[in-house]
Amino acid sequence: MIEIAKAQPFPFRFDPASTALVMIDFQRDFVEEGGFGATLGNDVTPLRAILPAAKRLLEAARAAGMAVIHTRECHRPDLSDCPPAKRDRGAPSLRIGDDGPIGRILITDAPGAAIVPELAPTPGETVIDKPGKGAFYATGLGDLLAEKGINNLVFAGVTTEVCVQTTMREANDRGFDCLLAEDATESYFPTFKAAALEMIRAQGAIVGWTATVAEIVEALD
Ligand code: TIU
Repeated sequence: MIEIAKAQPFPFRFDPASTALVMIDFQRDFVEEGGFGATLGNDVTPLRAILPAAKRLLEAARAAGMAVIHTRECHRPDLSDCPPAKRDRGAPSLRIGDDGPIGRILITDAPGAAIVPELAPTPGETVIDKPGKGAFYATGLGDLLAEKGINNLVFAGVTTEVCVQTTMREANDRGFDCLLAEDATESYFPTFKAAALEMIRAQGAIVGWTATVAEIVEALD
């Protein structure tokens, strides 16, 4: 059992053997021009900036022998798993399934749905494709974690207040202790990120804990 003494709101204790690192949606569609995030009108630059910190965390988790799970938000080419309510909402420059500069927006086998090369999964690592914002909805993630005997989750990913927070809340309700790596997650909206970190750890870690990559890596060393 190891401890991250400086985790907020209080020390986070975990056994790397029963902890998984969950890398949420580090896809070209969210961090590159012409992808889903950009079609929604967002500046993707801040998301690219966290890739080195995310890589450091990923490498430390691998070195510690932790299970590593990657997720991707994407849909089948026929859009049968994309609710019209999701595709039709708002006024994006391109909708899910439309052809864009890095392929069809948010579609499983399109180049834009791929995880960025810096954080590419290794052959032993699981990739969960998910149609929703939360990684437990309509996926095998819950069963996979049960099979692996995982009871703690460390999270990194984009975006903080959308897919990361939704998944942390799903995990928290399923009984997992969850820690979010503060500088390996990012939002298109700085105030939303700050608020998400605060609301996660408020009220005695009502959703979970937060800590920096340096603090997590030091504990794993
Ligand atoms: N729009 C936005 O901030 N995020 C998403 O749509 N998906 C994820 O967070 N992955």
